[in-house]
Amino acid sequence: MRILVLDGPNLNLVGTREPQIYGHSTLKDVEKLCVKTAAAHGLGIDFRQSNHEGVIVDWLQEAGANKAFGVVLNPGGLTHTSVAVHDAIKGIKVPVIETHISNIHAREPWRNHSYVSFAAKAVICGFGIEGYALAIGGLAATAGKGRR
Ligand code: CA2
Repeated sequence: MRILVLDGPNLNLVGTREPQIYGHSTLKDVEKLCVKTAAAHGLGIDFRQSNHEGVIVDWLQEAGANKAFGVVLNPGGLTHTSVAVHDAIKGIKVPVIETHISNIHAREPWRNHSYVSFAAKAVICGFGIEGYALAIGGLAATAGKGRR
């Protein structure tokens, strides 16, 4: 059983700039953490990043079609803009955990709003990259229990 970990625009840059916000870990480090965490739960990981909104939508639809175990989604800046990502999550019967490295509620006011949260099963933010591990643990702990 596989979890899709999807990262949106600019997340390929984490660890290279703005370390005071995103820390020093790179996306490769995030991938390693996800693989290790999922393995501890007997799960596999498919880890992807795209700077393109339509690609994220395609991958969410793919997760739905393939009946993925769950999706850990850091939509990056699309969080605050994308009705299309919101609709894609609504269109699949797979639990999606919205995950952010930073605490989006403690930043600029326009980052406080998320189109994704309305559709996600749960939201994790502010734990740095550990949030990805928490999201995977949350999916494993709540599998088959109620609301997608
Ligand atoms: O905190 C998060 O994980 C975010 O999803 C990261 C996004 C941001 O737009 C969201 O509001 C919160 C940004 C992705 C990383 O962008 C960088 C840009 C320059 C240097 C390093 C990272």
